[in-house]
Amino acid sequence: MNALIRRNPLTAQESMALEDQYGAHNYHPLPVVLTRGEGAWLWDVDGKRYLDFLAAYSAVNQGHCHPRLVAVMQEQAARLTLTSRAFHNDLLGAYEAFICNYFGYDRVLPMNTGVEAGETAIKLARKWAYEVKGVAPNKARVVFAEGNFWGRTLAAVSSSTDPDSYTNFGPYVPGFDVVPYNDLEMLEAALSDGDVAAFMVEPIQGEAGVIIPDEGYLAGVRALCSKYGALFIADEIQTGLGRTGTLLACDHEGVKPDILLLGKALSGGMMPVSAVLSSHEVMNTLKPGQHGSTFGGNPLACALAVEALQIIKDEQLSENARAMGEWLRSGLQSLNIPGLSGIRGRGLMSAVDVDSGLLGMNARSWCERLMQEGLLCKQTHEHTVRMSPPLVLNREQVDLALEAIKASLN
Ligand code: IF1
Repeated sequence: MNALIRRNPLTAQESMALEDQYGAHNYHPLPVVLTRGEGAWLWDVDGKRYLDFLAAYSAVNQGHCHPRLVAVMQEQAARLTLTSRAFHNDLLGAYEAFICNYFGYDRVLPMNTGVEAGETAIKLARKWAYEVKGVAPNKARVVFAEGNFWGRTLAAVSSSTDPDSYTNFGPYVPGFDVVPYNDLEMLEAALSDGDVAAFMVEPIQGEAGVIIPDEGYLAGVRALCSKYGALFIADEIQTGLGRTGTLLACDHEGVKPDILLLGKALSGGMMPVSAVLSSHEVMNTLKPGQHGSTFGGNPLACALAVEALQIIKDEQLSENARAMGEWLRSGLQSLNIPGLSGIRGRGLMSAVDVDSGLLGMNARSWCERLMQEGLLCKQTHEHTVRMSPPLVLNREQVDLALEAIKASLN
């Protein structure tokens, strides 16, 4: 079947028509059918080249098909991919040591998707609350921030304040509270309840529209969690691994969360690989049989994650993200486009707000125009367009993107 598809490739129209007929309609993609990627570049089935300004929602920070990741993928895929955790494999221990030392944590729990890392963190926090903090049975609460996004499971949508995410998926998981983002007073009020196990938060909110909290917010969160004996869970699944110009977005304020969540770029886009990092105190509450996953910690994932993390250091991707992010945003500012405002970001996690009246098109139709000019961006909500290219982007490519943006308005 695969060989048949390769030898008789479908046209873009045919591919889109089949998705439309046979796939669930839970996405509304831009009308482009991609077939190849390299670094910050993507090609569609007609051979047209695009700059990727989404990077698979920050999963390909290292760039598409990074040669070092492709090599590891090929070598390890031919050697051993999956044993389950019923047995040891010869890469898991070395990977665990590597990632714990890399981020300065005692222990790691390997999972696959980002949302599984979030679920794992909440389970850990609840268990820790009962067995270490001493919360009465079934009373533990977990606090989230308004506008949070951490995936699509029932727990994730139970904490969501976005009607698209939660409507008609109830009944919801109980024991969750929501406080406004970037509001330490309201957080303190929530945490002063003695039954709170944890506060789970994105250091910069992604899906909410690249919302950057005030300077001092993360340090305040750290201090309040310590004061009230609640765990600080940082969801760095999108913000981590160089994206915001530092290895972690929490590094911007020099704070260390009690539980760190990583995913997406942990495999450089090769496959779902996520991780939950924490202390002995938290992690030791889990005993054999109490949590797990068929694929978590598989040797292919371990090999890829080590290489993906090593690439971030070797290629100084955090530093490049910082420099290119500044170049991009100052370029956007100097274009001085009336319909674009709120140009913001940190590193290569950027966004602009669209005034459709002034721009003459809404965020979605602007993304379609940008696509015609060879730049792939995705709107979030109605008025925001995110720009988060692979971190291997260079100055020349930023300039090309700015040219495409200019051209999109003609
Ligand atoms: C979709 C956005 C990005 C995340 C954070 C956990 C997860 C995500 C901070 C879960 C996932 C995704 C998933 C994708 C769209 C997307 C997204 F547009 F919603 F906001 F990245 F920007 N924490 N983000 O951003 O990770 O289980 O998906 O591996 O669901 O459509 P996952």
